[in-house]
Parts: sequence; structure tokens; C-alpha cells
Amino acid sequence: MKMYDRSGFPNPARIRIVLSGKGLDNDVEFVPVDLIAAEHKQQAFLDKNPSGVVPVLELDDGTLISEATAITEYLDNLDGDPIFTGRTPLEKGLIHMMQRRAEAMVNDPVGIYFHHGTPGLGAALQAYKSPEWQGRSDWAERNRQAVEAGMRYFDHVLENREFVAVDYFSMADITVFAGLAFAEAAGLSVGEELKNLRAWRARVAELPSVKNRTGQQFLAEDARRLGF
Ligand SMILES: N[C@@H](CCC(=O)N[C@@H](CS)C(=O)NCC(=O)O)C(=O)O
Repeated sequence: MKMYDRSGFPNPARIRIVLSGKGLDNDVEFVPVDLIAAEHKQQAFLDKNPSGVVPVLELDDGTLISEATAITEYLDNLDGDPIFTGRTPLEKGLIHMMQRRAEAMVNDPVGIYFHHGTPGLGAALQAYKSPEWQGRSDWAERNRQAVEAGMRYFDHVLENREFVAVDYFSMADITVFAGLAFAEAAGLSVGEELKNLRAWRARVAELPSVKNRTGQQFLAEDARRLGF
């Protein structure tokens, strides 16, 4: 299998956690995609994923799977023993519900804020941004507020429970964890008052599949190019 992604970026990190948890790290060849040079918006990559985003998994027979949730489902079920996506119909329903909430309430608005309220991935990607939204600070601000509301929501969810969707670490936790990392990178940190969310994040960061994931570092080369 090949994984088209970029070390240090949040959605690729979701899959690297899954690979680590499933013991599949050595079954995948990582193919780096240069997001800062907008390689993912060129035709060769769009032929693999018309959405123009990473990660994309390519199976040995050439089948392409994109979307972190879809890739997670595939990898988690390969051995017939899912540990991240639910074992029963109820668990599957709850996990998918909460992971989609995480995307809608945290990860997606962080992405909009990152691309429209900060320099984002830099100059090469500007050409691919929708012109009507460029420089719209009210749009960025509304999404920043949405991220804060999303963080408050998950803090509330975690008031009386250990994990986001079910009583073990699941795909929903992975999505929230990656969303918070992305938020941090965009300059949006989890407020001191969100004690449940902060405690959960500290716990999750120590889980073996999260701690041992391959290539979790943001590439020094990318950090330099983005001026971090
Ligand atoms: N819904 C997609 C989101 C993927 C995504 O946004 N990936 C980011 C990297 S973390 C990306 O490729 N961004 C490039 C861009 O927005 O131009 C998924 O779940 O895989």
C-alpha cells in the first residue's frame, strides 16, 4: 500500500495513528506530497483525489481511497477486528456521529480559518483559493468563533466520559485530537477553562498509538518555508 501524505499535517496524522494502532506501519510506503508547492492541486494528484487533499491511500491493485474516515474504516477492518470504528451497530453509529461532529464543529472551521485568517500554506496555494472569499476577515472570524464553540461542545461532552464517543479511544477521538492540533498550528489554543478537553488531550497524547505514530513531526523544511 502507498500513503500519499505529508508528515506533521493533521489529516495525515489521523491515519498515522490508525496505522500505528493496527500495527500496519511497515505495510505502507509513505509518498510525500508537497502541499506548500501546491503539488496536491496539480492534475497528477487530482487524478488520485479530485478533492485535492491528503491523505490518499493507494492499494497494491491501484484502488484509491481518500477521506480520512474512509481510509480509517478500510485499515481498521482489514483484519476483521476493528478497534477504532466500532464493533457493534450501536458503537459504529455513535463513533460516526461524533467523528462527523468533530469535523463539522472543529476541523472544518479550523481549516477555513487557517486558509483565510492566516497566511495558510503560503503563496503557491493562493491561486487555488476561491476569489470571493480571499481577504474576507469576517468569514475567518466567524469560523474562529465556530472553532471556539466546537471546543466548548467537546469539553462538555467530556464532562462525564473518558472518550468522545464510546468507552474506548475511537476514530472520533482521533478526529478531535487532530482538529485541536490543527487549531494550535493556526494559533487557536484550547482555553484554560476547558479543563475536560485539556485533560482528555493530555491523556490521549500518551496513548501508544498516538505517541508512536510514524513521522509525527512537522518537517523542518516545511516549517522554514512557512516562516514558523
Ligand atoms: N476531508 C478530508 C480533509 C483532508 C485535508 O484537508 N487535508 C489537508 C492536510 S491536513 C490538505 O490536504 N490540505 C491542503 C489544502 O487545503 O490545500 C479528509 O478527511 O481526508
